[in-house]
Formats: sequence, structure tokens, C-alpha cells
Amino acid sequence: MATRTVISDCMLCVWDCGIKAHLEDGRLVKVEGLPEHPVSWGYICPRGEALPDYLYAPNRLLAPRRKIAGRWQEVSWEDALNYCAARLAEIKDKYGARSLAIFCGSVGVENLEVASFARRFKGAFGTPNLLSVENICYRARILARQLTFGRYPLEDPRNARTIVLWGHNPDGAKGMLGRLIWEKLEKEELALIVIDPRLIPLAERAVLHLALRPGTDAALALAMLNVIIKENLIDQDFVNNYTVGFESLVEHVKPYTPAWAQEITWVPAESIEKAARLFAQNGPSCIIQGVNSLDQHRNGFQNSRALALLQAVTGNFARPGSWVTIPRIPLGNLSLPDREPPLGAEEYPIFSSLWGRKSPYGIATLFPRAVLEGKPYPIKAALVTAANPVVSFPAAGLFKQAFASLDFLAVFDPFFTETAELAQVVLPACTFLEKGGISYVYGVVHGLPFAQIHQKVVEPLGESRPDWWIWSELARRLGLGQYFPWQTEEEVLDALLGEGDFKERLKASPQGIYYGEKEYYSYEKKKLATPSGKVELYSKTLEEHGYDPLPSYLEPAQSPVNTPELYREYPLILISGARSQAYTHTQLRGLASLKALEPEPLAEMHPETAARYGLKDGDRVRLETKNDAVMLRLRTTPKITPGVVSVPHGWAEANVNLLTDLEGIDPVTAYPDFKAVLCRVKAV
Ligand SMILES: Nc1nc2c(c(=O)[nH]1)N[C@H]1C(S)=C(S)[C@@H](COP(=O)(O)OP(=O)(O)OC[C@H]3O[C@@H](n4cnc5c(=O)[nH]c(N)nc54)[C@H](O)[C@@H]3O)O[C@H]1N2
Ligand SMILES: Nc1nc2c(c(=O)[nH]1)N[C@H]1C(S)=C(S)[C@@H](COP(=O)(O)OP(=O)(O)OC[C@H]3O[C@@H](n4cnc5c(=O)[nH]c(N)nc54)[C@H](O)[C@@H]3O)O[C@H]1N2
Ligand code: SF4
Ligand SMILES: [Mo]
Repeated sequence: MATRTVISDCMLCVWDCGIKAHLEDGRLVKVEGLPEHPVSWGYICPRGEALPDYLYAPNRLLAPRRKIAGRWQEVSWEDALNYCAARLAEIKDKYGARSLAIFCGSVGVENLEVASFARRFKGAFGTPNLLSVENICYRARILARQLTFGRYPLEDPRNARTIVLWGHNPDGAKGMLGRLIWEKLEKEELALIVIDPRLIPLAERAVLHLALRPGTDAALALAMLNVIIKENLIDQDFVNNYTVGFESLVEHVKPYTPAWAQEITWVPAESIEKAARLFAQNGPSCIIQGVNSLDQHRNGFQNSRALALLQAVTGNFARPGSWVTIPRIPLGNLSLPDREPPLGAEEYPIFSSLWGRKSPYGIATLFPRAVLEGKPYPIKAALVTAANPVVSFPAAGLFKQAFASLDFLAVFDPFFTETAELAQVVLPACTFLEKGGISYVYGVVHGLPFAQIHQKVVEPLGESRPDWWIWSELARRLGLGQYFPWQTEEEVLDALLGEGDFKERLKASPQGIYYGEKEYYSYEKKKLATPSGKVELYSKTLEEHGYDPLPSYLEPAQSPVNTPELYREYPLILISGARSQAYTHTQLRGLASLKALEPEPLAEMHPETAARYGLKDGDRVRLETKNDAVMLRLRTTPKITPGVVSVPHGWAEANVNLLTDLEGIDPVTAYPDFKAVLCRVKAV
């Protein structure tokens, strides 16, 4: 038997852990962590260990399929691509290029090859409408930090004395960060504050656990600012010399007292005071904010702004252990310029373009309206790559209706997803194990960007093909071949690697390398990239666009305070999407080893809350919001705030996004409220 080991990395989620992929007679049989990998140091999670099962899963899509007379049939690539090209040409002719949306999921944003080719095709075809998870996942906080600091600074937890896990459970979502924090706690180097309605594992070791009412984070942050300012715990020198708008902030936070916040957040005023003092006095401090809890919220953008101000007034910026700016990796950019702004650019101008820096993304949460109501113009076709929006996007019922109403839908995916079911054509993309590429990740544990040349582990299974090949072939059939000159994976890699000596250094380092230096004390050396050149506590840019220049508190769209009548009918607060190591979003369901860890979706609830409704652990329940209902099993646990129900996302059979809607979207970023939705439960 011929055995071989390929040094590569796992791209099942953003963290890109290094792996040793063991092959027997060309077949992947086992995956282990790579001890010498600079990011993961040997760590892999259960999903990484399950990679052989993922690769050879029986439900892999191994040939193109086309719906002919309402029935799925396997067809040749030639047939599938010609058909897609003909339909796209027809739609472009009839409705214009912008009637096509390119839809990308988390893989479609994070995987450089997948993302770069989708973007390039967008430009070549001439549509500005790249819609993606950037509109529900990570961009709100980037924007909030850019507006405050000019650029996007990242946490530097390794050097921090106080870490605030604010709506983030690294043991579920970011394993190696979890490991770092546990290690720091062992060495007693760390004061940990956890702000989360759930008692996450690390909360048991925290100095303070603030179990707040979901969606009230800005109230808590504003009250912490109130304490820090009132007790003069600010970094006076930093505030005086490197920030603008402090006087306005002082006035602004006066009403936001801890007593006020106690009423709103359910957190005792005393705990808020303690958290504020510890954060300000036991620096360097860094807040590590989750995506779930803070950005995916009607007040998501201002939540992130409030946290940025906490870092700023305490001088926890550009210093070791705080939030630091880091250089961007000089990777190749294959994008072509847009001919017009994307969907939502007028309604959400800062999301689309900040200080002349254009974002390539349109507003994905406006997709159903464009399709179903033709506003502001009709979207008639979509190419969905590396995404399963019918399950992962909010208001799933509406998104499903929108995808089903298109004149043409094609999906590129290694699996036949719920979104693929609605398509006319499904193209079998291969997985990252079957193609080369470039992996990169910003931040994580060391606070520096990291990149690695990703090695192919096996050849594409069946007729599956890499995304770059699919886009290029489709473009050729549309007469756009000149934009896709690359013929081989090596040529593609070369283009993605960009220019300069980094390219050579990467090629020489199979385990990948960190890029650049953390820019400590950068504010002393040069002006920040904000209009004032300083940290903008008060943002004139926001003001000019009609937004709050200082962060305010906005109740969740549905809440005991905002909609008391609805609360009487739906007296529980639903949070969704807490990550677990068993799954990535909608993927990996059905793999035996992962199924053993988490066989089904569970609604978590405090036993006292369950008892109030005559329910107990293990009961099947019907979970309802005003939008819809799903059935799932109840798990009671004392590790969650009474009155709150936590449900994972990504399960098609109990899709929590049927329960969410688009009514309470953030005014700056159009993010939906995935959290803080009112619900009720009944036994079934
Ligand atoms: N295993 C795994 N890891 C993943 C992913 C995955 O699917 N699986 N997805 C990746 C992606 S794309 C992303 S965006 C990240 C997401 O990463 P995060 O958003 O950081 O997700 P979690 O760490 O699960 O953090 C969510 C925590 O917020 C708490 N929470 C919920 N509502 C609120 C609230 O209103 N306020 C506060 N303060 N807390 C609240 C929840 O109880 C939970 O503990 O994870 C990434 N990592
Ligand atoms: N209620 C609720 N909903 C949420 C969240 C939440 O917290 N709560 N979190 C949201 C967040 S942060 C995110 S990022 C989204 C994620 O939403 P999605 O990105 O839509 O979810 P995934 O299941 O990761 O879908 C990725 C798809 O890409 C496919 N794929 C994998 N590799 C490749 C490849 O190389 N090429 C191609 N073409 N396809 C590939 C996978 O098989 C899978 O079908 O979910 C969001 N949905
Ligand atoms: S955390 Fe798990 S899924 Fe994510 S890259 Fe590492 S091994 Fe893969
Ligand atoms: Mo995400």
C-alpha cells in the first residue's frame, strides 16, 4: 500500500488550521493537526478530524445537474455551461446586466480563489450586484472601527491583561483562541470578563460574568463609558492628544447611568461599575467581540461603535494587548471596476463607500425586495456560489420565495443544498481538499495577518471542478474569455499571489507565514486615516449622513420594552447561531462522527423557564415567533439566562431563520436582527 502525507490546511472555517493529510493509495484516510503550524500549533477541531468523511460523503455532487421538464438530470459540463450561458445572455439582453446577482456565502468571501473569481465574473459580466454574508456577518464592526480609528484594528489578546469576551464563545467558534485564553488563565495572567446571556465554559473562570438581556449591549457599553468618564478612569493624555469629540461624549453619556442600564440590560448596576473599572484600570485591555451577538442586530453598527469608544477613551488602542492596526497582506486583486453602484448603495451609503473607499458588496438583505417587488429595479437571475442562503439568511421564507421566483438560478456547490433545490442548474464545485489555493486569516491569536499556499490533497472527485475553472468556462461561453486568461491552477495561484517579495517568501514556506508587524503607537508617528487624523469619538462622517455621531441605545425591534403587546404573546427572547465545534453553518450535517457529537438541533432554556410552560428536558417543542414555527427538542440548562431561548442556526429541518425577519434591520449597514427575537414554546 502506498502511503503519503500532504501538509496542507483546513478551510472548513475561517481559521485555517494546519493539517497533516494522510493518504493510502491516493485516498485520504486520516487528518491530524500540524504541530509546527504558526496559527494552530497542532490544534484541529472535530470538523477537521472528519475531513475524510466530508470529502467522500455519499451526498457529494459529482456531476452537473439540470432540471429538465421539472426533473433533475445529470448532464455534461458542456451542456450545463452552455445552458447557463444562454440563459444569462438572454436575461442580460432583456433586463440589463445588473439584473444578475452573484451570491456568495462565508466560504464565498473567505476562500480567496472562490471570492476572487466570483468578483471578477461580476465585473466582466457588468453587474454591480455582488451580494454576500458581508451584509450579515463581519462588515458592521469593520465599518464601525474604520469610522473611529481610520482603519480596522484587531485584538491583541496574547499581550492583554484584561480580556472581555463580549458575546463570543471561542470554545465553540474559535478553538485556538479558546486555548490561548485557557492557558493565560492557568498562568494567572489574565482578568476575564464575559458578557453573554449564556454561561459559556470560559465564564466559569471569569472575574465577572454579565448575563445581559440579548440585544442590550449598547446600553451596557454606554453605562460603562459613563462610569469610566465619571470616575475619571480615562487615559487623559491619549484622549487630549489623539482623539476628537470627547467633550460631546461626556455630555452624551451622562444619562446612561449604571442604574438606567440595570433596568434595560438586567445586569446589576454594581456589576457594570466593576466591569468598567476593571477594564479601564487593569489594562492593557481588549474586547473580543462576537459576530453573533453584536453586529447581527438592529443596533449592530452602534453596538460596535460603542465598544470602539470604550477602547479609545481608555487608551487601549495601538498598544500591546489592546486593539492594534496591522498591515494588509499584498495579495492579488482580480476585481474589475463596477460600472454603477450596487443594490442599496443609496439607502446605505456608508456601507457601500467610506471616504472614497468602495466596498465591492451590495446590500444582500434587499435581495428579496428587488426580486419580489422589482425595487429599485428587478433582479431576475442569481448565481449562488459557496452559500446556502435559503437556510443561512434571515427571513428564510422570504429568501426562499425570492430564489424560487427568479427567471434563472444556478448554484455552484460540492453538495446539493436547499438552495440548489430551487435552481435550474447545479454545478459540482470541488472542495478545498481537491484544489490548490491561498489561505489567509487576519488576527486570530497572534494579532497579525497570516497567509499560506494551500496544497491540494487529492484530485477532484468525479466531475467536480474548482470554482476558478467554472467561472472561466462560463465567461468564455459568454464571450468574456479575455478576462479569464488563466489555464492552469499554477497560473491562477500566481495571479492570486500578487506581486512582490511576499510571493516568493510564501512559496518558500509550506506552513505559511505571518505578514508584517503590529503597528504599535502608530498614532504618535502619523495621522490616522480619519478625516480629522485622530480617533473620532464623535463622527462627523456619520452626522453628515444623518446617523448618530455618537452611539445611542436602540431597543431591539421586538422586545419587552419596544413591543410590550407582542411580548405578552411571545414572552421569551430567542437568540440564534451560537457556534459549536460540530458544524460550520449549514454544512457537514450527516457525517457520522459529527452527528454523534450533535445529533439534532436543540432549543436551550433555563429549567425554571421550561417549568413555567410545563416543559422538561428532552421534550419535543414547537418554537414560534410571529413569523413562523419550527419543531425541535428542548434542552434545559442552568447555564442560560431565564427567559432566553438559544437555538443553533444551519439546521434545514428546524431552520431558525424561518423565525427571523427583515423588519428590524440596522439603519447603517442593513444587518438583520438574528438575536433578540420574541418567541414562545409549546409542547408537541
Ligand atoms: N464551529 C464553528 N465556528 C465558527 C462558525 C461555525 O459555523 N462553526 N462560523 C464562523 C463565522 S462565519 C462566524 S461569523 C463566527 C461567529 O462567531 P461568534 O459570533 O463569535 O459566535 P459565538 O462565539 O458562538 O458567540 C455567540 C455568543 O454570543 C452570545 N449572545 C447571543 N446574543 C447575544 C447578545 O445579544 N449580546 C451578547 N453580549 N451576547 C449574545 C451567545 O450566547 C453566544 O455565546 O464564528 C466562526 N466560527
Ligand atoms: N439565525 C442565524 N443565521 C445565521 C447566523 C446566525 O448567527 N444566526 N450567522 C450568519 C453568518 S455569520 C454567516 S457567515 C452565514 C453563513 O452562511 P452560508 O455561507 O450561506 O453558509 P454555509 O453553510 O457555510 O454555506 C457554504 C456553502 O459553500 C459550500 N462550499 C464549500 N466549499 C466550497 C467551494 O470551494 N466552492 C463552492 N462553490 N462551494 C463551497 C458548502 O457546501 C455550503 O453549501 O450564516 C448566517 N446565518
Ligand atoms: S477550527 Fe476546525 S473547521 Fe476551522 S479550520 Fe480549524 S480544524 Fe478546520
Ligand atoms: Mo459569519
